[in-house]
Amino acid sequence: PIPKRARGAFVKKGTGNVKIEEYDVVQPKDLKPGEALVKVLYSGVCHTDLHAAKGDWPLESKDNLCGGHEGAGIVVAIAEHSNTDLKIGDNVGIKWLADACMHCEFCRQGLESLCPESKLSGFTVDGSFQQYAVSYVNHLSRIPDGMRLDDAAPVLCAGVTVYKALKQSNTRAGQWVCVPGAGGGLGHLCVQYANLMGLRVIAVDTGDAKKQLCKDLGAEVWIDFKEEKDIVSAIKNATGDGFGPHASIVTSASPSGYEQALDYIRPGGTVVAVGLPAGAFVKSEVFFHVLKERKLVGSYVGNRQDAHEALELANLKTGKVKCHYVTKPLDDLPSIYEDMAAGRMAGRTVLKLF
Ligand code: 8ID
Ligand code: ZN
Repeated sequence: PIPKRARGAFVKKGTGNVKIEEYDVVQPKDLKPGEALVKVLYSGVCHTDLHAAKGDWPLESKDNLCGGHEGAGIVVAIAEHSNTDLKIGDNVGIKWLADACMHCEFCRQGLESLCPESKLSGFTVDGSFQQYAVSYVNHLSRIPDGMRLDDAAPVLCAGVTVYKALKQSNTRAGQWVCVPGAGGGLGHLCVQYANLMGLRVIAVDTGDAKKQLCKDLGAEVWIDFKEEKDIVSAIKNATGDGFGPHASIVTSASPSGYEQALDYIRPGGTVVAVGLPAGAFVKSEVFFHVLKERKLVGSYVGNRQDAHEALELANLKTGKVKCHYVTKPLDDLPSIYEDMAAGRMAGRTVLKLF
């Protein structure tokens, strides 16, 4: 039975004020073709949700917004006339990319995140910080059999994003990758996917808890960005030959993580921009950008296949990729945002909605 009312977390535009409230659940008969109703059991909390709640970004969001885009749950209804192999009872994930048109050039090429008609969970449509969420059959991700839904939740944004970013980094096994923000939600998964790909990791973040987490996860080098006076030299020297890492996956949520990335990258290397601090810029002196053949690429979530692969790898029996999280009730969301803004969170927080 699907209830008429349920609980969710809502934010009035730009206020940054989260209120836990009851809302009317969309009933199965009211779903439009292509829509499904998902009973959300868990949702990861991404720093993007905090940016959205604060109204940080130069992008329009919906008002009275229910955030969340790392939702893991069960399909409880599918609209009639939907073209899908999903069935009621299937375990699925709700991702940032809620839906895309599926027929524009970008969608045809598997670059759905660039679709001009895309819908974004927890931004332009209500997301996974609610017990029953409307989502879209084309972009719900199937969660592998036997995978715990709370383990899967953070993979749906943090995991897929860093996995795809590593694919964009032009690296191969044996090379070095730097991860600014390595102790955060995206970063700590990046360290693990990188190791799985045979890369050697330089973790950059701050504080003992994040240091310990990064070391435990297999980072070879730790650099504390608050303690280290000369970040550029420290990162360059970390590779032993003084040339610096072949790539940097910048997952920092503040502009400072970007400032020197092009200065410490190895000649011919690639900086992958992932973190989305508002109003930040990356500068590179053209002369050295050319002579050192530096590359700077942006990487925005991933496509359906990236999500599938990221989930499969996070479900390996070897446990080489495993999200580290604490589980909290929906009512704790305001204090979770405070901890996140203050940088007090190592790994992820996952909300338990039931
Ligand atoms: O598709 C995308 N590109 C995408 C997907 C998902 C999230 C982008 N993001 C963006 C978010 O919007 C956010 O801006 O990635 C950023 C990181 O998200 P997160 O991992 O969810 O945030 P977090 O858990 O708060 O981790 C951020 C870490 O960065 C560190 C912090 O200490 C924290 O551990 N950090 C900061 I702030 N400044 C740093 C610096 N100068 C830094 N680490 C190294 N150097
Ligand atoms: Zn996210």
